[in-house]
Amino acid sequence: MKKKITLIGAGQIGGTLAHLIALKELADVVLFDVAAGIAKGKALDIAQSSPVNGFNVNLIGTDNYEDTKNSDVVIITAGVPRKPGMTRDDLLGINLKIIKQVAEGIKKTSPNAFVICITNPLDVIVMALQKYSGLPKNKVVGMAGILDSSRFIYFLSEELKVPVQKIKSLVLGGHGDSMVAMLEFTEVLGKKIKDLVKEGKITSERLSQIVERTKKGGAEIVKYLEKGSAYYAPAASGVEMAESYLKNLKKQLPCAAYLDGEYGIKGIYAGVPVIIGSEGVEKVVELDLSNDEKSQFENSINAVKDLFDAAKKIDSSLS
Ligand code: TXD
Repeated sequence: MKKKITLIGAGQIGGTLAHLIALKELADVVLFDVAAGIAKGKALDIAQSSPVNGFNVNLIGTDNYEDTKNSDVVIITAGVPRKPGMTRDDLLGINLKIIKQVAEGIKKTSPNAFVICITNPLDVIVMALQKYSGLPKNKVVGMAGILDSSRFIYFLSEELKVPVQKIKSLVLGGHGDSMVAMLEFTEVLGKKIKDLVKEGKITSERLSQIVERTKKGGAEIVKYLEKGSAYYAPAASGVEMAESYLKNLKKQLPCAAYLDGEYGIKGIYAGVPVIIGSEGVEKVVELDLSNDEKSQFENSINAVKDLFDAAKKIDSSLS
């Protein structure tokens, strides 16, 4: 039985998600957008490429939630992206309103779906989405850590001239300037990055610059694009999560997940390693963090908490 993925938001990321899902024949695709024409046009355009790439999936575009019902996966990019000079947090007000509308829509039509939220400011928006929708916490997750980790790995690969497949790392915490590149868990060709620093292969200053560039990875692209933000790498990251769920791959992936005591934190979403399988977020993996990583992680969590407090001031129903 072909699976069904609904993409709420058919913009830059939504359209790229649809194309990647079609090329991988992961599921039939419903592109949903309040701008129905964008959804319909992109669905038709991707469908017209199927003879070239030889994939068989159904694609439709719509602005009617009825067409999205009983989806296996819902990926949400509905919202506004940043403009140059804006922070991810600047999007809070408008995207909270949008996510409330989306939560209403999916609660009615796909209550059993695995819901992947991409809309920024990610950690707070995914938390609001879960509260507004009332869907199970293990079935509502945010995409950010895979993207941030991928940017960090790419920058290290460029610097050290090592293929990306030979580099392991992960970036945890909030999807903002306080995100934490876990250097104790960063390996290049099987060697810990701190040993490469000791061997002089990379200086600690250069490594810090690469960590900083990762934190600002989104803003760097926004500066180039001027209108809109990154979408190829975010879409690739979202598909990684959907695939692990639909194929029960039980991959360990850094995602914004609900913490219920793990890492000593309760009651908020933040970027942590999780196992994604057919039950959704099946486990939060608790890494043994160094003292430095612990304090950076706590600092990042506090930034998420502060922003969620701001969200509660905007909409007291989130309290
Ligand atoms: O790592 C991450 N999580 C981030 C997320 C990486 C990059 C971009 N990030 C955020 O994703 C970005 O800041 C935005 O909040 C979202 C979507 O970014 P995208 O670049 O795809 O934005 P677009 O191209 O503006 O597309 C958004 C679409 C657009 O077509 C609107 O018409 C639609 O969302 N939209 C809606 N769809 C459904 N329902 C409602 N209410 C709605 N409102 C707008």
